[in-house]
Amino acid sequence: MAFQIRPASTNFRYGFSEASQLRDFFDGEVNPIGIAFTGRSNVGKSTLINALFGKQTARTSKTPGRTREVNVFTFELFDPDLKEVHPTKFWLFDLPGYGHAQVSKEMSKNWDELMTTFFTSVKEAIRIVNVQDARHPDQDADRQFHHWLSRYPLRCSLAFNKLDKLKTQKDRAVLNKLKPQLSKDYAFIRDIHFISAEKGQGLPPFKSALVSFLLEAQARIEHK
Ligand SMILES: Nc1nc2c(ncn2[C@@H]2O[C@H](COP(=O)(O)OP(=O)(O)OP(=O)(O)O)[C@@H](O)[C@H]2O)c(=O)[nH]1
Ligand SMILES: [Mg+2]
Repeated sequence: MAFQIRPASTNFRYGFSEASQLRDFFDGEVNPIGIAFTGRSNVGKSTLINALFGKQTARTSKTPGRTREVNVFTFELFDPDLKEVHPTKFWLFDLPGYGHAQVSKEMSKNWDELMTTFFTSVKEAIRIVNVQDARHPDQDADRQFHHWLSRYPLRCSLAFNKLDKLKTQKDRAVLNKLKPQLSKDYAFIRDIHFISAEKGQGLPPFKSALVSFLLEAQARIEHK
């Protein structure tokens, strides 16, 4: 066995609604290592976080735009065979969703400030996971977001969620066809996963990829 995400080890640490709070956080934390989830509202970011880290971590909802703050958690890795907890404190970020119609000017300005601060501050030891809806991949809002993200020297993983809603082989083929195109369009995409946060499809390999990333980032920082 090897290290894995320690179930229910998440601790809610901060809910940031102001860019200045985020700035202070990144000023105070040297080289935070972790994962940040981003995506259109309602694609299932919070549900996915709960599936990966333990049921009670993030708040989910039927109303799009529920997560308006940057919610920050810590979590642990552990090795079940050696019964060993990894000494590093890892960080988890649940970012507010983008691209839903009913937000006020004020709210979208706040989103812009928050996210600009976030993506300016994070370093390569934070893996960005862009969650998309497998039924409606690569929407305008997703494209805009990736265009916006390309300004920053970051790498990101793509997770197509709600795979359980793709009933037919034909539905799935549409998504598979998109894969090479997306990798070409977005050079900064590291890996693509097809998952269902609710039914658990595709989660084990996705989890392993995330853990590998964390351990590699940690080793790089330690050897600097
Ligand atoms: N069928 C299905 N439904 C899902 C899945 N993941 C999430 N959902 C549902 O999608 C809705 C939105 O989920 P959330 O996790 O709150 O979405 P979010 O991306 O965090 O939304 P915001 O916080 O508004 O940005 C909820 O009703 C979930 O139950 C999935 O894999 N399959
Ligand atoms: Mg959410």
